[in-house]
Amino acid sequence: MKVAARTEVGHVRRRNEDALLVEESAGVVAVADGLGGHPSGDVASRAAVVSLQQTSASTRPAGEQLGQWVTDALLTAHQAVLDEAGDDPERAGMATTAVLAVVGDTDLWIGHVGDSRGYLLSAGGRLQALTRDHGMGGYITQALGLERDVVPDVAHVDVSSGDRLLLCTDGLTNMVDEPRIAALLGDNDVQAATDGLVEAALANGGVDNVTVIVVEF
Ligand SMILES: [Mn+2]
Repeated sequence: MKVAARTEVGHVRRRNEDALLVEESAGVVAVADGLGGHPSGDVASRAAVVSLQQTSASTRPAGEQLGQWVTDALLTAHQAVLDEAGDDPERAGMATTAVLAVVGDTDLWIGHVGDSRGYLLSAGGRLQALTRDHGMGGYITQALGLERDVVPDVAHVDVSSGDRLLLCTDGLTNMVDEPRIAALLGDNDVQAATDGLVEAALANGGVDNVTVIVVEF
């Protein structure tokens, strides 16, 4: 597997409240986007990513049970964000999206909460959405750290050699349309694809933090 990742604060926001995780040896990648309009979004996204990193270091099952492992990893991260908030009024209500993928040679598992997304670009150039946003138009119905039930969506996807997985925050998808994402993601080098996507978001305004991970199978 080849992987590249990049996060940028953008042109408008003062802080980067996105966070990313690349654990290449474990085949685990994730992005998180601290919710705007809530305090301490950067603390929330980092707490989630640290938790996912700890989980990714633990043994995990094979086969169908891996789906439950992905769900549990996200629920553990949800609890980690709640714990990090504690009783601190400055952190009350802090929350984050998360999309987590476990990649194998011929398949992947993906789970998410919120509006950070996963896409698969086939070697033939077809872009497939792997996630469906929880919420729309900036209103998030589920996020890690929100004190309500979190029910991650988890999917299992077969992949072929040459396919590309994209994980990204809405700082990309609000700035760059899907045909353009497909074109840039298909660049023959994963780092160039990653840079092309991030730079397109910045060139189109860069009003939000933007985070991109590209994995080639
Ligand atoms: Mn965002």
